[in-house]
Amino acid sequence: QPNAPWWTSAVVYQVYPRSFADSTGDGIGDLVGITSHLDHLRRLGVDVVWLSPIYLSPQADNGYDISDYQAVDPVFGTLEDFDRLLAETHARGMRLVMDLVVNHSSDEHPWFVESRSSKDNPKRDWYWWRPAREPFAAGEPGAEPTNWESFFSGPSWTLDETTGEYYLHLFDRKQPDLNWENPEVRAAVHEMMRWWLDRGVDGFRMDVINLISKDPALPDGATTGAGGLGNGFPHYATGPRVHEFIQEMRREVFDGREGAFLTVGEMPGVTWEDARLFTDPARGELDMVFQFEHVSLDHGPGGKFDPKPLDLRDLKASLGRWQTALADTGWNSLYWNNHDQPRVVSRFGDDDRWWRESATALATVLHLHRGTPYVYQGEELGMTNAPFATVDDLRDVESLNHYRASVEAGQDPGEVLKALRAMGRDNARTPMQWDASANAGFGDGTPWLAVNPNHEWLNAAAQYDDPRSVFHHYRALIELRHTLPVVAVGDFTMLLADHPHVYAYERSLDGTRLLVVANLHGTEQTCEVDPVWDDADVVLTNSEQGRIEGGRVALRPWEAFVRRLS
Ligand code: ISL
Repeated sequence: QPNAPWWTSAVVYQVYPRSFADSTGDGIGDLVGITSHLDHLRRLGVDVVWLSPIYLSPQADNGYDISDYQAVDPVFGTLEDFDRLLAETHARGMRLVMDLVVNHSSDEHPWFVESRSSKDNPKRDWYWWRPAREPFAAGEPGAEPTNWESFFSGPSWTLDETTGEYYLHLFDRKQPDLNWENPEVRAAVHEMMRWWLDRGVDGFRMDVINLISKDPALPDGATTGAGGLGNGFPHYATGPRVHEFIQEMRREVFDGREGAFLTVGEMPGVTWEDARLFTDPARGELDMVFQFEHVSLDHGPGGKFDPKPLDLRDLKASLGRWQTALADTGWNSLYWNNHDQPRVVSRFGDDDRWWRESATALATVLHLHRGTPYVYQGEELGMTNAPFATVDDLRDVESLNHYRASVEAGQDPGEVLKALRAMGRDNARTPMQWDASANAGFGDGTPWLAVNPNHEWLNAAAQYDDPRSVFHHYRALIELRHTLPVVAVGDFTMLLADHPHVYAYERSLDGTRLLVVANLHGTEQTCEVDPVWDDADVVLTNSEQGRIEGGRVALRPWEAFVRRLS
């Protein structure tokens, strides 16, 4: 497809710097550590590296709370280390995308320090300040300006004693929301983005960017949460001015600039209708968005920490809907994992008996959809959830707040821990497993979050020379996207939508057809496809079997294959 943008055939790799590689022995990953492992990414074949935040930060939410957008946190290194990482990434033919966290800053950002200092400070209006709700006095229970529950438990307003008013924080109290209604805020963000692009970065992954426009009337939400808290989501997600703000950003930051950039908006709760608007090239907004539908299918009525088993038919219906919705206009991103999600081989696969088979089957299913795939560090090795024994093993603010709030509300601590073990974000954040040595090759110091004991057999070094490894399966999938235009831009057709355990689809482009079939279950399965596939070339498989006779497919547990006709 001569006119397809470069990122349609690209694969992005997410690095979570804190957990990738520690060069200094302080137990925390850093930029020099990342630079020293770039050849791993090169070997895997990815095109883009997305770095989770490395900016100056009190680290209340591991860097998603930024106190200086134009400085590197000393825990990660220096600006010189960053420049070197960027140059070395470019030297290997890869691009580097930064995390952009501008729905909120840290409460220690000088902007907020000024803003909170007095009601008439020039930066007062850079954040959302409101007095106590009538008829309450500030500090009384129920005096919060709205009933919105924070993403990280408790109210999303905190009283600031200095002026006796409340500030809004959709996340932790150390993450006050910036007021995008104020044009000075927007101009400051644009200037900062241009500064990074001038330094040579190739784009941005935009944190919760669908939350930047709030309904200025700040209405209460329907009460759902603990302690009478309400769901403010309808009043701050995809708000009235969000498209205007993103179009303005595109104009002010990217228009007229030479280069090949990538913009991806992280958007909890985004609908496919809105995603089509955000990614319609004619509207000048974003290249693609991260949607959350498919990673919410195993949430029970109580949300993510009330998990239920996935019904594969729901997954097919969901991902299929997004394929259809963005077939002609817009573009999908494809992901199982990131630093906020449990490991996919533990979540939707079987990290015990069918570890290799399920990791490779899930990878096959995801990567051959139409869209840009994202690989989260360690996913290419089949890294698993961690065996957290007690709450003391956890570090994540979301998990710790949830534990405290739930136990205070009378829930059984053992049950709460069980849910955190399945769904908690620390599962994704255990150190990268480079080799079988004591700290998994992550570094010499005691890691900030314990390494998974399974690194003794599950590690990069053990997989490089094994052609059947999860690593080589990911490498092969990435190569398919690079070499077969049908993978990058072909049409998508879901097959066998009602089969409870088999995920199957077809891609086609200019007479080339690709069939993807995967058994996502630990028992043998059968299904029917068009007999035309009987003798088609096998392009990739994770198994020895892979036979089709008269259109009848017999699949081993977690078997996946790709066939091609042209
Ligand atoms: O994982 C979640 C909690 O249930 C999500 O709601 C997550 O908080 C949401 O996807 C937003 O994530 C992003 O912004 C957060 C940060 O904590 C996450 O790490 C980041 O990916 C606030 O900046």
